[in-house]
Amino acid sequence: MLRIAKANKLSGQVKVPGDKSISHRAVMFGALAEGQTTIEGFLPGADCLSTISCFRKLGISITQAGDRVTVEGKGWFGLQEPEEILDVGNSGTTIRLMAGILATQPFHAVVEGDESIAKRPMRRVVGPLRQMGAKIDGRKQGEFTPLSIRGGDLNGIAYQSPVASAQVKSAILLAGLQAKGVTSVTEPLLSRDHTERMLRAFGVDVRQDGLTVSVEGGQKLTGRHIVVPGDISSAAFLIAAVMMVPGSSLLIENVGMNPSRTGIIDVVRAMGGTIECRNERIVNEEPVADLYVVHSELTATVVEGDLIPRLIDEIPVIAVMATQASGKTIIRDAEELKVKETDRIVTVVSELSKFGAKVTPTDDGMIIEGKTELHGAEIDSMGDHRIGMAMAVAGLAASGTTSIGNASAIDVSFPGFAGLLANIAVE
Ligand code: SPQ
Repeated sequence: MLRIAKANKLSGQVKVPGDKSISHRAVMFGALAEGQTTIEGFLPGADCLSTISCFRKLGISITQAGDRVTVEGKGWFGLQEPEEILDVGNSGTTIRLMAGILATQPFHAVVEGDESIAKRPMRRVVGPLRQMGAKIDGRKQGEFTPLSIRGGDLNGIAYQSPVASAQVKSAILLAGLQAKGVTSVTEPLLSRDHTERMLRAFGVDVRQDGLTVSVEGGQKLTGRHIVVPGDISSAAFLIAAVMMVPGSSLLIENVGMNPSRTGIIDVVRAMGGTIECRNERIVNEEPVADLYVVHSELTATVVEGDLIPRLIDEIPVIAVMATQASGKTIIRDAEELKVKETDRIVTVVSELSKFGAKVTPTDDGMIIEGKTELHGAEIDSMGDHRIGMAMAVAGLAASGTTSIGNASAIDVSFPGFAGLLANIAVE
């Protein structure tokens, strides 16, 4: 249980933990590479620890102390058949990317996760991996976990993805690295491109032509040093907190600014919020900056189209901010919210309404009417880290006290969240 009191003002200089998407990939690619990979700035959140535990069960030696990780890569075919079921916990990224990797391996593995993973769709990766030649089964014709995977002898495909999903794109490209010929994935809109960037850093030739990414089979990865920037999806909660609490300002250092992830900054600015990017630089292949955020009066906006994949995980906290923006904020084209850790259209509407917010669900998003005075509420994260944190941010602007049940889910992506909020609160 996390208790949040109405905040007077937020101020200070902070760092957010490492990027979750990049941390997962650094461990996975390090395990497949030849030689040692060292990682700095790793996110020691529950999801990325699940990735480490799965690759240990696949025979890879990995040491982890806080945000430092060393992976002793044994080359692509250095993985061993696991003696136990691979448990991905709550992590969709782990199971979907690992499905692509296991599809190339000449052994059998079973993968499962928690109750939330058991409800998330897997055929989006199972379908194309089967087309490449992998033998994969699961409940409901391979739609749901546990997945049983027996890989090897793949053929490249040209896959037209019906969804803009980095997990789908990455699973197919990873399988493609050990398939015959060329494998390509074309997306309807650009999803995050951390896989493409990091594969290049590990020495792989990845080609990009508009919305199509392709790789040739038979390529090797070489171990290296990876520096993981702070997670913009975690910084988003602090940006929103500053916008919710009058008089606040915050410097958030070392935030990943990959353009496929910065939709939150575009939206806050479109709403009239002040965010200054300072000290912009490139670390490894990823852009990074310090963000100086100042409380601003917000106006409503429309969030839609190709912006959606650039901020999909930030929509719960954008909905929270919209309660303090004058006018009607419309979020559309965001059906993908239904297949996240929870159905985030349903959970945002149910939990945000408890504060007295005016929020209406639609088929592909939601409509929020502001400005509304929020009152403290009893919230349930529903086991979804982003719902827990978004509602904690609402609590900072709500009268009285807010309690967040099942708050331990927050550790999935932002260990130390509650302590950081307490540190920036000014009495
Ligand atoms: O890993 P998981 O559980 O899928 O995590 C989420 C999140 O909110 O942290 C989604 F629920 O982020 C995904 C993101 O939505 C992480 C991700 C990645 O690292 O590749 C890509 C996005 O998902 P998708 O399905 O659009 O590829």
